[in-house]
Amino acid sequence: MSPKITKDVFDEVKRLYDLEEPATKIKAYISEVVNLGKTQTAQAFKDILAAESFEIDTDSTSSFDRKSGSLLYKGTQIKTLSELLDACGVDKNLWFVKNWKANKWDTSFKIRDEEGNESVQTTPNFQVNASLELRKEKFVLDKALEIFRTQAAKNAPTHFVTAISNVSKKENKKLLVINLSDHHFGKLSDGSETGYDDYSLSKAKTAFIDGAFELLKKAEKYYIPDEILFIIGNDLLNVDNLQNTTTAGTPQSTDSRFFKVYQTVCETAVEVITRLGSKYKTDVLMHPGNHDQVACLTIGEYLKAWFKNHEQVKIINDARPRKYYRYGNNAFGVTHGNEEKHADLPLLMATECKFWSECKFREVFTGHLHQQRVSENKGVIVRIFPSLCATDSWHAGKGYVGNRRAAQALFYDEKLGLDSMFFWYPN
Ligand SMILES: [Mn+2]
Repeated sequence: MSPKITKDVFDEVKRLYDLEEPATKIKAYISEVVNLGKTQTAQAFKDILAAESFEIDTDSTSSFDRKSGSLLYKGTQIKTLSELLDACGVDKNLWFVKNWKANKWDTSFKIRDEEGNESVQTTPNFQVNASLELRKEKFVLDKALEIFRTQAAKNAPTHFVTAISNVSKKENKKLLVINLSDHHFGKLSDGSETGYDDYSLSKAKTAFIDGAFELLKKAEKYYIPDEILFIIGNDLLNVDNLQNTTTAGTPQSTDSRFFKVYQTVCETAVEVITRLGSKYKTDVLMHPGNHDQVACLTIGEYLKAWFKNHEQVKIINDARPRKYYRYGNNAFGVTHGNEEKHADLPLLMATECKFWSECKFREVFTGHLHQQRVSENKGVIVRIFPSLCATDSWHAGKGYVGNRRAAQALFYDEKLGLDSMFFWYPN
């Protein structure tokens, strides 16, 4: 179809043709209205008769150059930037618009009806241009995650040694929750500066392993757990990037380098989860804190891939700010607790937790404050978990000191709720 044919011209030609007007008259109309030569007019006439309906306006041109990020459109259809982005299939997550411009102008034609009356027909034309820039960081992270997931899934171990106790028990089933909150792998605490305990990457590793297994040892004296919920994250790493800052960019006293910290967390988590999973059905719930939002998420993906073929281990890892977990009559919420008002947590849980009404006992687990505290309101418990890490020089300077370094595990009866709790303290 000739690029100058608009829908109005198309419709008029069809109408004249249906009225059995002579071809010469219709061609004269086309020639006059759209200002075409003889051959082009003949072609346009032929094209219009052959076409079922008026399709696209071929006068328009659009292009997207990924190299320069330049996006151009000229024609009569697209009027806004958003339409242009959609038309060119631009992924708005990956590209952001640096600047853009849109303009409109009208073209007018004189048309004459059968009785020889002249009128003016106006067609609006649009031009939209934009300059885009690739969000390189997101692009690289997405690609890296995709490659990692594929590779890791291929290489996931397929054999794990497991042994489940088949001893039949009289009492109700019990879940052991082990929550190593705010572990801050990579944090540097120097006792000579702070007056309190030293903390380093290697001390963090030892405390993490000892915390998990000393708590399990204590708990096993009371009951053999039917299942374990192992909660990690909540500032599992002290820093989130190569600049040794938190996710938001606050500089931290850091022992070692980011890569080594990251690798140590991966190794340590695999070691602890493998050991827990060798004896018990273990759900691992990863929940990031304000220090490690990206690293915690990617380590969660690493663990998910590592334990993909493990019959007793499940890794729960996603980006939701609050996660919910059910064990029989118990509903648990997990959040780092630095964003929401703690007084809002029960109502947030009531709104978001799908099994809220089916459970009799409701608790929200938080961290962030490196202290233990329990508050209960209308039967909903908000439980702040303590931390095993030591204070660093900034916190010591501010006077945020003295809370006892501790790790906590709790038994929940599937029918009767909280049964017992255990503490472990590093030397
Ligand atoms: Mn925190």
